[in-house]
Amino acid sequence: MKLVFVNIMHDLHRLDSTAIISQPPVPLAVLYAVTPKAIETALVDEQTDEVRFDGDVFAFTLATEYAGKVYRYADDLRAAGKKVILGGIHVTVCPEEAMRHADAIVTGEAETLWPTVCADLLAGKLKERYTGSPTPPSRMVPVDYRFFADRPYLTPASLFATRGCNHRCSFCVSSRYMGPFRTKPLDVLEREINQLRDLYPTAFLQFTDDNLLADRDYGAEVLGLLRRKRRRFVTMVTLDQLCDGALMQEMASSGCLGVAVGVESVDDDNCLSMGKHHNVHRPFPEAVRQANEQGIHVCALLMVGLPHDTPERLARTQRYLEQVPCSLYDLRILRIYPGSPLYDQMLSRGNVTNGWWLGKEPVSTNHFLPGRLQVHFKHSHFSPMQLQYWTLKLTRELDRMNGGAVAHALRVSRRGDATKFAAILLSARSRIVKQARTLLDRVEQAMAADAETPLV
Ligand code: B12
Ligand code: SF4
Repeated sequence: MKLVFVNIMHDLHRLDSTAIISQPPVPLAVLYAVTPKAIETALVDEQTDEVRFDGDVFAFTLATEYAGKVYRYADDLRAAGKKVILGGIHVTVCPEEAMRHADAIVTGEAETLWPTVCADLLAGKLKERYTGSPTPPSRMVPVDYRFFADRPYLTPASLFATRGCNHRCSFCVSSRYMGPFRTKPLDVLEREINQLRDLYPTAFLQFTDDNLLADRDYGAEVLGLLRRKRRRFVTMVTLDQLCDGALMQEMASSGCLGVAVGVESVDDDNCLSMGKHHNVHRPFPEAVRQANEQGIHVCALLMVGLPHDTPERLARTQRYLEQVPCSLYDLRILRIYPGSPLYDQMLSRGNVTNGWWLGKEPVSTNHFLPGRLQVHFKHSHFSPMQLQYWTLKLTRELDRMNGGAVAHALRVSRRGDATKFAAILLSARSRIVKQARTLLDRVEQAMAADAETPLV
């Protein structure tokens, strides 16, 4: 029996920080590590492979954004007599929907349950639904990165040390559905780091944790391990962590090259309305400067279309951020994912349509834009086109390439002795801004043709 793990991409455009990251689908490798040897396995990853279905059973991982695309593949495969198993965050949140497109679904974290699913599969007794549970640290096994062979990911050395998050932002699904905050045993993490060093000796480590440093004691142990291993790394941090000078110093001395920080909005009322209390009253510009002093680049993650956003506010945001020395700005239109409190709120007000991810969009948008710029909700101060316009405009202005941006990147990296990383960042920034400029021209033309939608 041949089981194929499949990672489908929502959209292959690289308009944000994905211009510097393309990483292996590690969650599927977690399952591969506990798949019985009696089953032959393979991987199809749309990021690197042509999507061809050669096998008997297909196990797809699913996020909301591309659920419709996966369901179409699943329906075709089942019509051709193949078996389909679906799992991942979207299946966990919308199990009834997923069951209509699968022979079996698995909700929640799956590695403790996966051997049972495989045994049922081999015995021809697959059940319709399996309910996973948060994996306890004692059952966490090292990811085997040989699963990805020599696929050319931009950031192949992707790993995670923790699961879950101690915050509860209202737009976030994973922190609510995927169990409490847990930490991977350090010896398991060390084995992964060793394997990654052997497979990709020159690659920096990319931590994909929701909140790697949520537990300071564990965080200190991880940083100590990275220092001992002399591994360079990047990770996400929360804004309060970025503002903790001592923590950032510790990170720098442990080999941190850069952090992505969930700023979301520079306006406190927006952060409060999203339950992002840890972002309120934070000296963001000063924290970025201090991180830069330590040799750490900062990528700011921002959302466009938060409740208090208005055109005036976004113009002010642009002026404010132009004074903050971030190496990259990653702007995304707000997404309203099922399972989040925000989704329930918007649904009850009629501002989002149940099932938007299946193409039932409540609003008309510029369909020539890549999927990640589509708009799925109604905003009180913006039309969808205006949200797209502002996202592209802010990207174009904030990620603008000029002598100052180059000098800044090189200066930060000189302190961290990592000019190669600066070059990666700059080339990503240049690609992002070029795409934003081209798409913005098209949006402006479309808006000019639509007299009812003024630009601002
Ligand atoms: C790393 C990461 C990425 C990486 C890599 C993703 C990957 N394929 O590995 C990158 C940057 C590429 C990425 C991209 C995107 N991501 Co992302 N990502 C994450 C993140 C931070 C960690 C994922 C992870 O490794 N978790 C650890 C593993 C062990 O847990 P897990 O993924 O839940 O997997 C377990 C179970 O879900 C289950 N499982 C998972 N898949 C399958 C499949 C089968 C067959 C079975 C049986 C079980 C199963 O078993 C696993 C082991 O226990 C999560 C947040 C999170 N904590 O989950 C967001 C998250 C999954 N991403 C999210 C989003 C929105 C995206 C994008 C759509 C963003 C965008 N607009 O482009 C893209 C889509 C990518 C695509 N395929 O098109 C959202 C999804 C929300 C939703 N409701 O759908 C999340 C939850 C973040 C959030 N808080 O909102 N992402
Ligand atoms: S800090 Fe990040 S991972 Fe944690 S709840 Fe908020 S958005 Fe989700």
